Amino acid sequence: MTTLPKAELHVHLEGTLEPEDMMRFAARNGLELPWRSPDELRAAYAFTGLENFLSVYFQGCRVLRTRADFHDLTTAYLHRAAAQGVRRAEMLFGPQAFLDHGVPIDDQLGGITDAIDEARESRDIEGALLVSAHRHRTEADALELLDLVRPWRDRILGVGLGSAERGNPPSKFARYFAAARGEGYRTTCHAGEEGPASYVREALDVCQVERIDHGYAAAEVPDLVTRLAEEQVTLTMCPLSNLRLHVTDDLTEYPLKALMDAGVPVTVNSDDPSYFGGYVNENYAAVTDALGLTEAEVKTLARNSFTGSFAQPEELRGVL
Ligand code: ES4
Ligand code: ZN
Repeated sequence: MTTLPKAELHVHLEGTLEPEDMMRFAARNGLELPWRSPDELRAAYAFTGLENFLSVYFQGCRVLRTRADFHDLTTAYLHRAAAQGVRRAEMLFGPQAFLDHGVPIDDQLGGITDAIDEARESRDIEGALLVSAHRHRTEADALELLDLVRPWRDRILGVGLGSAERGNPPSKFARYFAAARGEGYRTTCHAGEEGPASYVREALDVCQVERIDHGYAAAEVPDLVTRLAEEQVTLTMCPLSNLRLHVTDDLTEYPLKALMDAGVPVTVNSDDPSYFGGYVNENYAAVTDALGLTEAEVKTLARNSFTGSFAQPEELRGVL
């Protein structure tokens, strides 16, 4: 598992911020945090659900201020991922929180893309950037974000949509996804994490996204499962995240294997590894254990991660 080549398709860069680094960045930027030690911070990681998690996560985002912070965050993740056999990482990143704190977009994306370029050389890992809008904000904000990142168009592979799901259906962002598609971005949308299966349908029908982040709720709806299989829509599932946010309370009943058996291209990912107690391999291990996956099934998951990625076919030569 450790060295099995794989892609990670659903990881939020901000969610890779380890407690020690959060403390270090706060100190070097002269910022106060509500927690005085990494252990005190870890104690705050007993989440009741997505919104409760997001409030801690957005507090953590406050410490990231300089180009060096974004660079160091990205480097730390890419090095860890490479050590776990990740050859390609499609990383979600939400600039809006940092724009609120006055961090220029060029410092954010400059730090991240420098780290991507360095890790390609030093660790043989391909990092790709997916800019993610916050669904608790307005669609006008999301469209403004597209305008703001346009100078970085050639360094951004795609766009996504995250943050508080309930009450913020994908259809609220129909024009955002249409505009993104018009600019040639690849598209993915969080749906069916805490929200209902109908949000998965909306993401596909109204927003026409290519991939679904989570998609957990779809598993309960047989005709939707059939459709995901027929249309080969990749789901980027995140078992430890779903456990820690009480989307599921028992991984032995996690629908990953049932979806795989039904022909849906499912993948295993970490979401916010520093907050949810594991990087990608810990997520593979958790489902392998809980669901008794065979070696062949684990290999299928790894293969799905490449075929479900937004890589060009020629980029996958040598890994598939
Ligand atoms: C999320 Cl915006 C965002 N960041 C990290 N994890 C998430 N889960 C849902 N939305
Ligand atoms: Zn996510």
